[in-house]
Order: sequence, then C-alpha cells, then structure tokens
Amino acid sequence: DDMKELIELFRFEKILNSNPQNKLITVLGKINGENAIVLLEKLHFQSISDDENSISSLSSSVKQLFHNDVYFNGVTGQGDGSNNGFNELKVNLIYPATETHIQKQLEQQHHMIKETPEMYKNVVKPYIESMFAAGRLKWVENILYNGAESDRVVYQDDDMVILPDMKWDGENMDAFYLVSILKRKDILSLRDINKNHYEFLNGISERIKDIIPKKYNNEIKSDQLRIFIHYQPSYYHFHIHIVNIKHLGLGNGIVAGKAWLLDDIIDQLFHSNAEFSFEQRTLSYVIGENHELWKRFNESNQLA
Ligand code: M7G
Repeated sequence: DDMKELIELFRFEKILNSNPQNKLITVLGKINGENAIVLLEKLHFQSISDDENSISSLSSSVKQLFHNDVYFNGVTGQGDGSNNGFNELKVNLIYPATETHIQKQLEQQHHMIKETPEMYKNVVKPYIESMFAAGRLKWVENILYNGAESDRVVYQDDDMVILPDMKWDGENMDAFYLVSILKRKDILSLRDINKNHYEFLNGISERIKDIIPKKYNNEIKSDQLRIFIHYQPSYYHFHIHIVNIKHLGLGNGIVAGKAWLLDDIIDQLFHSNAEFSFEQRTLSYVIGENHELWKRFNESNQLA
C-alpha cells in the first residue's frame, strides 16, 4: 500500500512533540524532499484472553528490573515483536505536511483568551475565511463527494456522514471516536450557529444518540457518548466529535476551553430569543502561540 512505501522513504529531522501521558510522539521528517509528519501512538490493549494475547506469552520478552518482597517489576523488550498485541502502534502520516500542520504539532506555550464579538469580526472571521479559501478541506470534500473512506462510513443521510475519526484505530471500544461531517456548508464554526439552527441541531443530536448504539450492537450506549464540537477547530467545515466518555487521553481535544457539548449548545439556542447568534457571545478558549490566530491577535493589538 501507499503508506508502506512512503514510510520507508521517511527521513527523520526532529521530534515536534512527545507526550508520555498520551503515549504519543510526533516526528517531523522529509519524504522526497517534502515535509512529512508521522504521529505514533501506543495503542490501548485489546481484550486480553487466554490465547493470542496471553500474559504468559510475555515470558519470552519480560526482563526483571527488581524484586522486593511480593513486588516484581519489569519491562518488556521494545519493538521486538515477540509480545504480539501488547506493543502495537497507531501510525498516522501527513504528507506533504504544510506549515499549519507542523505548527499545530509543535510543542508550544498556550494562553486562555476571551474572544469578543469585535475580535471575531476583525481578526477571526477574516482568518477563518482565509483558511476556508486555502483548500484545507480537501479531505472533507473527498469524504462527502469522492467516496474517500467510503468503506468505513458508519451511517449517512441527507444531513451528515458519520465515520471513524482519524484518531481512532477503529477497533478498541475504549478509544471509540467517530466524526460526523455535516453536508451543509454554511456553518464554518460555532460562530455561525444561531437560533434558526435549533431544530436542525436537535435532530442531529437525537439521531446520533439513536443510531450509534444500534450500529455497534449496544457495545456503547447513548449516555456513554461525549458529543461535542471544537472552538477553535482545525477545519472550518461543520463537524461533530462523537467519543467514548471513558476516552480521556485526547490532550486538549476534550477540555473546557476547546470542546463544547453539542447538547449544551442546543439548550442555549432553546433558551435564546429569536435574534440570538453565537456571533454575539464572548467565547473563551485556549490557543497556542504557534497558532496563526495568536499572531494575528497580537499584531492587531486585540488582546485585552
Ligand atoms: P477539529 O475539531 O477540526 O480539529 O476536528 P482537531 O484535529 O484539532 O480535533 C477534526 C477531526 O477530524 C479530528 O478529530 C481529526 O482527527 C479528524 N480528521 C482529520 N482528518 C484530516 C481526517 C481524515 O482524513 N479522515 C478522518 N476520518 N478523520 C479526519
């Protein structure tokens, strides 16, 4: 497959980020002279049974570090392949990687900011429009119109396509992560949501909660789903994250200051007057210093 060939050509340049908590490492390199990013994530354990993933099979690779009283401590040899199922990686490759991709992965200082309606109008809206024009949504278009990942689609109707997120290996239910990509193109971000969207979004939320458990034989229930959107997102085409509530190892992806629960947004619309739009709100969120918006806020002296 394509990925095998590309990975073979990868030439290491530097580590962009390394997170022992999430067991994630992000590496910058070159493939055919162009920037490439590889993200490696140690996968969570598949269910451990008596046969393939048996604990006893670790005996061939485990090394004891010390033994004290009833406590034995050891490590297994890394990457020797002998402990099958215990040492698997999820490998993501972005190639060719743009400067935006690199900046997003790079370790950086973060700041909590309060984006006022004025900041949105003067700085963020032009930024979003430029990102929209920059063609970063090809992968979305490919899913909606060109059959990309079509074998992985879990559900689709006139309003949305639901499929496994790139962040999920598609197998481990503890790390369950789907993304719903809306077909309408008039909502670029949370800022474009207004009172008129109440019925629509409510219908979307209800459908997700109804359909997803059925599609997965009730292995996951509707009250085990964390359904949210990001502000700021990386991609300005309306999409919804659908994640197992157990899955906390997502870095900034699920924290206050980035993730907005869909049902809270819907409830806010319900209780708003007819003129309400998220354009009127002051929205607080965390932003990294490498983010283009951080630079734009500073250049235009828009930070309080
Ligand atoms: P986001 O809130 O715009 O940004 O979410 P984030 O990446 O900072 O979370 C976009 C979501 O779409 C993320 O959860 C990505 O992992 C996922 N995603 C991005 N791409 C490029 C793809 C893709 O090509 N296929 C699939 N299935 N998911 C993707």
